[in-house]
Amino acid sequence: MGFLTGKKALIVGIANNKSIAYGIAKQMVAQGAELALTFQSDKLQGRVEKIAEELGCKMVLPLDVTSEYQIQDVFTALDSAWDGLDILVHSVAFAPREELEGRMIESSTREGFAMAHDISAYSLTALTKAGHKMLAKANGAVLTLSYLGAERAVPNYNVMGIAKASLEATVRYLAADLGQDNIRVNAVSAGPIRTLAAAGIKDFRSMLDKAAKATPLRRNVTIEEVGNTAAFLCSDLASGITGEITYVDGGYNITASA
Ligand code: NAD
Ligand code: 0WE
Repeated sequence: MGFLTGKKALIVGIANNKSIAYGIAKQMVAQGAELALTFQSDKLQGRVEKIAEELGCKMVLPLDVTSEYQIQDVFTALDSAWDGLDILVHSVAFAPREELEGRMIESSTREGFAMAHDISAYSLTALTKAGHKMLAKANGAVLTLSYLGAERAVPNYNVMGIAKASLEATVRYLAADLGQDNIRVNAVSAGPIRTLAAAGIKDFRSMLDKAAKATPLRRNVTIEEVGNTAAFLCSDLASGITGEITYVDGGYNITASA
């Protein structure tokens, strides 16, 4: 029997079968979880529905995290189907593409900052707030995805790094607040992975190769590896862990050479 048997999980952030959220969904199902998935836009609906079918998931809901209405509708639907929510996975980030290259001082805008923080950081609070009752009922676990750029000035990551710093602080503040409800809140800080979000980034391939060489394990990590750690952190095996940022990066973050 898997360590997530009987657990109900909402997974936000699948775009396709390269998505980190897909890796998480797959490993959670492998451990016995039942899923609900969301899609950001009509463009992604078909692909997410196909993945839902593959994973034996019957609930597929529209969700753009900038819409309070859609957030409400998702939890209204979940509440009528499930008794509580054991797991909430947040795997969403966005900044205007032009702001993810070149000098900060040139590419930063007030609008880009606001958008990056709204979609990539505030949305974790928004979802956790809307799901609070259902999460409390189940002694739930919340998990988000971060990146080393939250703590180090990574070239070109720019405003996303600032938004990830806010996201990681959000994890700590939510964990401190929700501990009294027996809800845990954690993040996985993943190494670079070739996903749709990464496909939009200039020279990502050479970044991956450089990172692999500087990584203790001498390779990049996979969405399955991130998925396994995510599944662990959202399970009862991690009942003593909250407010933590766990690296799944092959050890890259500990090195001085990187
Ligand atoms: P991805 O493109 O597969 O996933 C990003 C998801 O965000 C997509 O499903 C997209 O639909 C969703 N999204 C964007 N704006 C949204 C909105 N307004 N409402 C709802 N959904 C929205 O890419 P990914 O690499 O799997 O990214 C998932 C998470 O992992 C992100 O938080 C990213 O920052 C983080 N991360 C990625 C890497 C990497 O190298 N790929 C490394 C560390 C952390
Ligand atoms: O969080 C991310 C990327 C998130 C992302 C990606 C895009 C591309 C398309 C956010 N917004 C957008 N907007 C778009 O229009 N990562 C951790 C992957 C990533 O992105 C980088 C990286 C790494 C690693 C950008 C520059 C440098 C390194």
